[in-house]
Amino acid sequence: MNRLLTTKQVARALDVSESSVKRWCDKGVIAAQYTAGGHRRIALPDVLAFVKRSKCELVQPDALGLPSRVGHAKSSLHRAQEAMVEALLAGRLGACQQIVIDLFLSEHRVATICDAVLAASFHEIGERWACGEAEIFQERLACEIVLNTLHGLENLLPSPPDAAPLALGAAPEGDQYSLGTAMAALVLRDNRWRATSLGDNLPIATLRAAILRHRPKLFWLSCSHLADEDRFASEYNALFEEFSGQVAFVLGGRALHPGLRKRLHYSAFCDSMQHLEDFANTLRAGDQEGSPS
Ligand code: B12
Repeated sequence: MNRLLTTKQVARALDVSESSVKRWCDKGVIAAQYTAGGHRRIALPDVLAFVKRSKCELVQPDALGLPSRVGHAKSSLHRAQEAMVEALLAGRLGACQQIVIDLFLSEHRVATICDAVLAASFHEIGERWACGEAEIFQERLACEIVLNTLHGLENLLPSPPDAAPLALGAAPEGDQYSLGTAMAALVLRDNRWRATSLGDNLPIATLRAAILRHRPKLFWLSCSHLADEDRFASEYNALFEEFSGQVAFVLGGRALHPGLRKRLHYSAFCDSMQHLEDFANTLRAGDQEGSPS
């Protein structure tokens, strides 16, 4: 459920008069809800959508509960990625949140932010760790900071409609990587899916139970580490077999090298979150085409 703001808060954040905000609500320029008492309330994602659309400036982002320096820096993806690595290694959550929200407000897709800034920063952190320039604690803290930042970004996305298609996903048993699956959920949310990550290190048997219970339209697996490829291949292929035709299976992750992929059944293999966004939109376009206009 998105956080609701008053017209006073929005006016302060945009440095405009409250009567202007009220007028924009009543004219439908900003999506607003009305309380039983007739008071206007505005969801945070709708304020940000208005800021993006109107080019209004976010003068006081902290009035919306956002980091105070958000919206003041228009940075390129490359510069944002460089700043992200330094902020992550320094353990600075606020700076990481600000970089991500600024990119989001400058119209970068969530998939692009995940691929070009967050994953790229972890590749660099991994290299620095490998040559002794970064400590394990810095890598782990960076993971916690990015998980926190992804959850924060989730609050900036409009809630998907109840009728939106459902997607579920996770990282399999023995795989302790949580970022890939968390990113997949957010990218699908950004594309108006109801999407939930079940987390990391889940046995295929319980993933089967989740599919049986929730009947998702799309199921993803993020595989970064597989201790026993043969066991994974046989258990996973059995899962695909049981639900193929009902569920679209999307795979991703460094552990799925070409040799292993050849042994697996799936609807799509993705090297990036951009691929997931493209596949998910194709799947939905297929729906819309199929459904009576
Ligand atoms: C953080 C990290 C960890 C953390 C993860 C913590 C957490 N909460 O997630 C922990 C501590 C668990 C960890 C453990 C290990 N790690 Co580690 N780890 C990393 C690190 C630094 C970042 C990985 C990461 O999460 N990146 C962010 C994700 C999102 O990016 P990504 O994996 O590239 O994914 C992108 C695409 O593949 C794709 N994608 C991925 N998944 C999915 C899923 C879907 C559905 C889709 C559509 C797309 C998609 O989109 C993503 C975004 O672009 C990497 C360094 C690096 N170069 O990446 C080392 C690294 C992967 N680790 C490594 C190793 C060896 C290990 C261990 C085996 C060490 C050990 N001996 O114990 C263990 C294995 C633990 C286990 N059983 O899982 C090596 C792997 C070497 C190799 N050849 O594969 C690396 C490269 C470090 C190094 N430089 O050597 N690690």
